[in-house]
Amino acid sequence: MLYPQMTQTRMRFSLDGVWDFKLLGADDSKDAKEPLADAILMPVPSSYNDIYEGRDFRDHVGDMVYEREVMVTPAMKSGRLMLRFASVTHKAQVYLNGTPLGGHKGGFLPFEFDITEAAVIGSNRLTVYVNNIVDNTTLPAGRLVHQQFPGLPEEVHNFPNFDFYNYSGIMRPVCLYTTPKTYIEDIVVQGKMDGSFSWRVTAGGAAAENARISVRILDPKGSCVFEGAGSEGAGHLSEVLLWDTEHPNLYQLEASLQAEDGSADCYAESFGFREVSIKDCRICLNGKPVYLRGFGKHEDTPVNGRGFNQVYNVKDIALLKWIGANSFRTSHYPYCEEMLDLCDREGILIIDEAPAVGLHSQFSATGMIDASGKHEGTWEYMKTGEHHRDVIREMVARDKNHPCVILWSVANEPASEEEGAKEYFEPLLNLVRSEDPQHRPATLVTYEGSSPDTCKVAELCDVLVINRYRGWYDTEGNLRGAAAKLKDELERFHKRCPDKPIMLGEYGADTIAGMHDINEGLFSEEYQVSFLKAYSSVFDQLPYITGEHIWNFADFATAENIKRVQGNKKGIFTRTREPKMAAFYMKERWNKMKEKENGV
Ligand code: GCB
Repeated sequence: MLYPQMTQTRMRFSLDGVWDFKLLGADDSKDAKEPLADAILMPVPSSYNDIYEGRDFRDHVGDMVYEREVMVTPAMKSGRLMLRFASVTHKAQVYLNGTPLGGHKGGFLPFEFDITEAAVIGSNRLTVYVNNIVDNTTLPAGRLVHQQFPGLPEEVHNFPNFDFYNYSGIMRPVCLYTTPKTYIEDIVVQGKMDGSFSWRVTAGGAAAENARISVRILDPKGSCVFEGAGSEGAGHLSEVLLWDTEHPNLYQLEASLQAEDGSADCYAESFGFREVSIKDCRICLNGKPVYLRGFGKHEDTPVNGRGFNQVYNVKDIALLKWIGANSFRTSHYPYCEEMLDLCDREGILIIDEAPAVGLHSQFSATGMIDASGKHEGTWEYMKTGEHHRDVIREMVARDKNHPCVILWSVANEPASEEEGAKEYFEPLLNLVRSEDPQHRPATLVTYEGSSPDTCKVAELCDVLVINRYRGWYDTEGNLRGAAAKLKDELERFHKRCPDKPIMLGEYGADTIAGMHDINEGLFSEEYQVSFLKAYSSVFDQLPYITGEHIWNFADFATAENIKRVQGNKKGIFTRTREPKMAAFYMKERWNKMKEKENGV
């Protein structure tokens, strides 16, 4: 799906601002017949949760409604008028002037409606019902629990199977945009290392079939270096500036459409000449091994929650550069489109992750419900298969042209040790590779319950991305023991899959900023540094390790529980992005690696 761009033939109108808002009870009507009464004010985009005080407000389970007026002019209706939501978490039902437009399931990917007919010239009432429940049919997954306490009415609670706060609402930008009646619907463009490229431009609308398409390629300076015609084609540039982490050279494919109904449309899509491959236990960018230095992140900032925050996005990229990182994983859901654009421009490599976390019948926010170690039945219990295919298709459709995306992750820490995991994931990994016009490598990120002996999915992955917390959730305080266990496990994974690159997708220790301990006790800044040093020393001994992603870039909000003090504190930066001591250790380590890579 194309990003809503303003071009010579397209207008874009932001609907971001302050909307009317109300939390709804189970018996409240959701038919949008009447204008919303007794509303409070709510900024869009944002998570709704931290805007007003009160635990009942923040932790509301179920439905809520957003409403605003939308003005439409005759010019906006002269072609095709679209209403686009970049994300609504987790389910949306949208109405215009009380008439249903449709719905969307999945809280981290865009959807849109053609409202050319439904919109009236003048004032329109736009109503969006949002549902925030996570259960065994949603991604991410959770549990809806009915609880009875003596003498009290029944309570309904929604427990995430994942360790980040279940922020919800209209969390990314909303806009109207126009296109001509016949229009450019989608663009696929790909450039290779040898200067060859290919494109496919899909037209939509009444006169799409005979529409004439022409394309131009603009180099990073904006000079036209190729002109061609046709909805599909390929070509070759004799001199090309490759896209890589040090030189994120971006080209543009400028597509133009002329249709028999008089429509003329144009759209410019950025792309890079670059190739991702896997060779000798390494991820390669443009044929050269690239060691991934970086983090698992979250979209999580004070007040906005998981809501779009471009100030923090730019700041985070600046901090990644400062610390010498070259990559991150969009744990545990696809991030906003603007972040991927920033990564294209700044040369940051992305592991793009589907919102599939919590796929384990025994997971709670921070551990196992049944800690006995015997788990089974996840793949009968989870009813996420079809939705999982949908989110993968939508993620690839949105992100396919971004040069920054080098690896797809179809899930984080599912029950990959249980019977049924291979059957569940094999089709999904095949789907993500086949949906992607570039056929990028794919993986799923596994947890410590899925060991070299029990993991059912290792062979399905192009890269083994594993999360380990030796020295934290076990062997705590004993970093020598933790490092020995880590090394042993990595060696056994390597023995099992000798050709596959292996990287740590997560490792980290909760650290309270400002807490110091001469004996490097748990939670101190000293322990975090020593923990990271212990892991680094293991990685440095194993040539097949292809990357290190620390958990987490910054402290972040989680569900309340006794293992979390105002959230997860494994950040190398605090939630407001101040560095902990470990930031300076990682800066030194990673900048040295970078200098070595660049031959300095
Ligand atoms: C994990 C999860 C991540 C958690 C982390 C932790 O394995 O993938 O979402 O936040 O552990 O800190 O426990």
